[in-house]
Amino acid sequence: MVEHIAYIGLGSNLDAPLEQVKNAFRALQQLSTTTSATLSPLYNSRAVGPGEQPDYVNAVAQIHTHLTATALLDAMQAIEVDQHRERIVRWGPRTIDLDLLLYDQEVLHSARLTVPHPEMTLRNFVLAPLCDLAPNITLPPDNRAAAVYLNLIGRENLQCISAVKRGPGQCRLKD
Ligand code: ROI
Repeated sequence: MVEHIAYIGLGSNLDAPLEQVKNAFRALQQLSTTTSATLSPLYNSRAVGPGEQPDYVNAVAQIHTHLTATALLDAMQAIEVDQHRERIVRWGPRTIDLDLLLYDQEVLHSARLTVPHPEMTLRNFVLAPLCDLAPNITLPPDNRAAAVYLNLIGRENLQCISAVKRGPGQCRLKD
């Protein structure tokens, strides 16, 4: 069976966000179609978007999967439903948000799915954990490195909260 590598953004700012992110990662890991799963370091990030809302916990998962992109999206949405994600307000607070960022090096456009995720190059809470997992990863269609986009936007309002200290340019904890 063909195996695909997918990167999934995880975010939560309601009902114990750290646990929400860890639970969603476990759910991705436990899919029978997942052959391996790795979670990036975890980050606290200031909410992006209109209005006041609590800070987020963000991370990125890399999974090896037998699912097609659309079937993976179905599985991700089932995990969101399981963790009581309610789509009430656009850009509002949420218990869990799972975004398909990358699927192999494919470019996909359908009514349900755009890959690479259209906003990922503008969001340091996506790019920083992605670069922790895959420092040399490039984004289709133009194959620019994710690290280049991260350097352009910087690490403002982003704080690594994982216990593991990484090398330079990766997840950094305050000393
Ligand atoms: N802001 C942050 N910091 N992290 C998110 O995951 C996140 N997700 C969203 C919006 C509301 C755009 N803002 C966010 O969907």
